[in-house]
Amino acid sequence: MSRVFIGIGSNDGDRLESISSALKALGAAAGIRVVQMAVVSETDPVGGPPQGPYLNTVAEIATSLSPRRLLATLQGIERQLGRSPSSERWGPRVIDLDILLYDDRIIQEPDLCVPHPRMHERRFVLEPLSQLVPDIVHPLLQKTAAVLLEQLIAQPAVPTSPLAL
Ligand code: A4P
Ligand code: MG
Repeated sequence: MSRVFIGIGSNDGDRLESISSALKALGAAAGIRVVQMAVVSETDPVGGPPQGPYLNTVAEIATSLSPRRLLATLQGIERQLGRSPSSERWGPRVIDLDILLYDDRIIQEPDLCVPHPRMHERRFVLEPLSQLVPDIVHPLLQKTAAVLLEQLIAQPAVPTSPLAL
């Protein structure tokens, strides 16, 4: 069994209902057991076109599926919940299921990157992840989720102008 963390986001339709349905579908999928999930929080959209706020959380699963089979299963659940395959990148979505961490595997293929390449820059990922497993180590950056979150919070969102000092 592999230990995997899934980033879950929704900012279109009934967001809580979609997250709840995605968790049910994950739990019902062959080869997946949902272990725990973080609190669901409302977050400002990052990147993409102007769009409404997200609900985000992270779930820990135990799985016997390979990374690629797991990705296919997640994409199947996204479709089942009504996400159209042509949705705009970073645009509004009924549900987004991303593989954040898969054991301590490093995968760099065109359609599958693990750890998720932007997870360490995103508070909406690091906050719920640190809530579940503050000591988990990012296998590429070799830092814990709690340290990555601290570093992100310490970083000024807007660079300070030297004139303002
Ligand atoms: N892909 C590669 N690696 C992975 C992985 N580890 N997990 C590929 C899942 N998918 C992975 O994904 C595009 C392609 O990424 C897939 O075909 C898969 O082969 P997608 O879900 O179809 O499209 P996307 O979600 O628009 O792109 P992406 O790159 O996953 O976007 P992000 O980086 O997830 O950003 N703001 C807030 N507050 N909360 C959010 O949840 N999410 C996004 C999406 C932007 N802003 C947000 C949020
Ligand atoms: Mg995605």
